Amino acid sequence: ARTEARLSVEGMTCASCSGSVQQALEAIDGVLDAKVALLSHEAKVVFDPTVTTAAALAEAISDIGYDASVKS
Ligand code: 9UX
Repeated sequence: ARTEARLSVEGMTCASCSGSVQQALEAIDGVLDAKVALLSHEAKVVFDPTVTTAAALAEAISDIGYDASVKS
């Protein structure tokens, strides 16, 4: 199964920040694709909902120091 989540990510101020967020997302089991947009403070993540959840994605971003919430 696959679904997509859009997350708001606050606190990214340079391209290394968005790179770190992208890497953290891609390291999560069940994540199939992650795109992180620095300027729009947003992450689009395609994931398998039988393996992980949108809330867990936001949690993983918070764990590395950025403020994340699920938009949809
Ligand atoms: Mo860039 Mo982000 O120098 O925490 S890596 S601001």
